[in-house]
Amino acid sequence: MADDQHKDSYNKSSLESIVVFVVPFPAQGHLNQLLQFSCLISSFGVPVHFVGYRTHIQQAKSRNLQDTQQIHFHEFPTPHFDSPPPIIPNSIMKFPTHLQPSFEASKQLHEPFTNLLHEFSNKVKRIVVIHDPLMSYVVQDFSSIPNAESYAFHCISAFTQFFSFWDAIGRPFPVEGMPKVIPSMEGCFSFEIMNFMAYQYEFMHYRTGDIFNSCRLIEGTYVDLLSKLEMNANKKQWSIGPILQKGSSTRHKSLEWLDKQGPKSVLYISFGSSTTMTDKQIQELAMGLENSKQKFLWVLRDADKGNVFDDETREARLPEGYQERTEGTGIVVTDWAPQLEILGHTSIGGFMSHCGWNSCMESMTMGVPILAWPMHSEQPWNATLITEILEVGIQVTEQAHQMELVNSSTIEKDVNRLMVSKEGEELRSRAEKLGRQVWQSRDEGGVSQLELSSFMAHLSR
Ligand SMILES: *[C@@H]1O[C@H](CO)[C@@H](O)[C@H](O)[C@H]1NC(C)=O
Ligand SMILES: CC(=O)N[C@H]1CO[C@H](CO)[C@@H](O)[C@@H]1O
Repeated sequence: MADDQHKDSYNKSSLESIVVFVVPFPAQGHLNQLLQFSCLISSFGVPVHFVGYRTHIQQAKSRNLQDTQQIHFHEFPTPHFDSPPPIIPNSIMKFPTHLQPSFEASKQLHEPFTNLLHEFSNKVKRIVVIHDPLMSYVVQDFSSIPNAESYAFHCISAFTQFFSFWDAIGRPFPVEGMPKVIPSMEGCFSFEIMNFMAYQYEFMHYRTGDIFNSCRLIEGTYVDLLSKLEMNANKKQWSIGPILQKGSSTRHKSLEWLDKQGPKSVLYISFGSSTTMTDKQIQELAMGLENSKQKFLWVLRDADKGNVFDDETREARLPEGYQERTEGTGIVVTDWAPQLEILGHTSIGGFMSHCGWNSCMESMTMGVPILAWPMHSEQPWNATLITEILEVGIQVTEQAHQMELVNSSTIEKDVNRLMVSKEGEELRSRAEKLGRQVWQSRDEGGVSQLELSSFMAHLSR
């Protein structure tokens, strides 16, 4: 993407005279998106400084496949915070509450970050702060620096943002194309994270604009609707996604296994970095997969801890003899797997996913239909967008049942529905078509390329 042709349309020396600080929220789905974004914009020649605690920067780097040499990393010493193992979810709460201490600790970046801003303010023409909305408190002091400005980088879908705010403020105007059911948020957020978010949003007023990791082909309607909300009045917007970049140096063993499978024959299963399943649910899922007789690649991990470098992770308990029985049909991976490469592999025909926004964007861009199994946060919204609005996926289980155990027969049925039914075929061809369009949106003249150009031109003004 970002080829030299369109880089030329910016004032390169003007980009070199500014500095961009990228401030991610310390959870994998967010770290990852902001690091990819950093790589993308630094390819235009703008100096990018990625800011965080050492442990979180190391986490982001260790799980990233791209070349990050051109990024300046500001690794602040990690303060002490509790990093307990994930809490095994119960029937009412699936949110990863064990991460709250690391979220709270992120607020302490406020002072060192302010110092960093002051260090640079006299040296450069302009300071540009691009931050996760959940780091608004940390970056707040940019507003007292005359040559600084900020932009929020949204790691969540515009669809979710729009409907959740619009609903929360009493549905101020009518909207066409509403989802049939507004997803229930019950159990999706803890009380502490709700407070944390509300607190951060108080510091959002001074921003100049918003950047969405989304493509107008997917979410143009909702990006436009967001601009109608009063809180976004006069804020600039750019939808520059997908920000993904393919290509990696080392090949994970799972890719070699995929090489040996037939085209579109394998179901990929992963619930991201913030979901922990009960042993009982793991058993049901294992049996459902086995009974479906479909090929599968299952990444089975607990949620990250606040500090991912603390070892002692729980051993996932598969049924007796499972790996032997499913040999040749499926593999279970317990280390970190290169999801984008997996989704881009020709053998993959479907993705069973918790519908984190990162996973949704990756799957849509790679043209893989989703078997949606939302767990917490705004994932139910993502799932609604995927299944109901874009029709590139189906739900494992109806929203109303999201807190209940999903039994193996339901899983077996849904896996077959996605992998080997007429409906599944149609989903796959719609997903492939969308994937091609989204990927092409980054080509010269494509809708996302134009948005990115517009953003870069704005920075180089
Ligand atoms: C599995 O769950 C479905 C949906 O809740 C239910 O209809 C079905 O009876 C259950 N099957 C078994 C074997 O428990
Ligand atoms: C809101 C949204 O569209 N995306 C959510 C999807 O799920 C991830 C969890 O991985 C959330 O972080 C996003 O907020």
